[in-house]
Amino acid sequence: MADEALIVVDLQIDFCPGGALPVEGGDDIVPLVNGMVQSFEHVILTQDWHPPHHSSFASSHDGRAPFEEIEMPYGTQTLWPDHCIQGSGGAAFHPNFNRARAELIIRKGFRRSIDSYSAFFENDHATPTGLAGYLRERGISSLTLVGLATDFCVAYSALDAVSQGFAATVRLDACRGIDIGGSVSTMLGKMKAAGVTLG
Ligand code: VGL
Ligand code: ZN
Repeated sequence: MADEALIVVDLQIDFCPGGALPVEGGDDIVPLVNGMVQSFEHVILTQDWHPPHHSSFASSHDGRAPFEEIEMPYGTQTLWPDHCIQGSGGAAFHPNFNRARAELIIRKGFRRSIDSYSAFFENDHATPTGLAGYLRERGISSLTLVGLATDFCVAYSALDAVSQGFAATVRLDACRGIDIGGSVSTMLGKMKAAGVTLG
């Protein structure tokens, strides 16, 4: 359907087993996602794309460790191992992911001072990536989201999709989560409450 798009979130080497910020079973979804890519008229990808010394990296903050939280001017931020550094091998898409049909790649997290989980807004929830405008101009109103990680970039993207007036379905069989302190179930609850269809 011309008004539907598949959004594949951050299917990158660093989020797969052996990567810098591995999501358990992250690469298991590749065959399923490859099949889905063939059945959507519009396919859009996101790519986590950080400069070295990004402010979301624990290594950028003295005495802080990955998976701790800090307060940033834009709100609470989880700190991560260095990952998805612009141009690095780990920032590349999974080699078996068939992204030939992708019409748009939204890169995010490329400003050093602010992270961006969502495909729509940076973590200040105010600075747009331009995706909503792209979708509207192309007449796309319904989104299916898959990828990594369920409880961060997929969830924030789905919540913003709904808040921007798009219908959003998250295909959980084609997602995998990081799960820090129950974050998968917290974010599933938030998505459900917001009207995201969990498929
Ligand atoms: C992500 C943590 C840091 C994600 C990206 O893709 O879910 N998580 N950067
Ligand atoms: Zn990141």
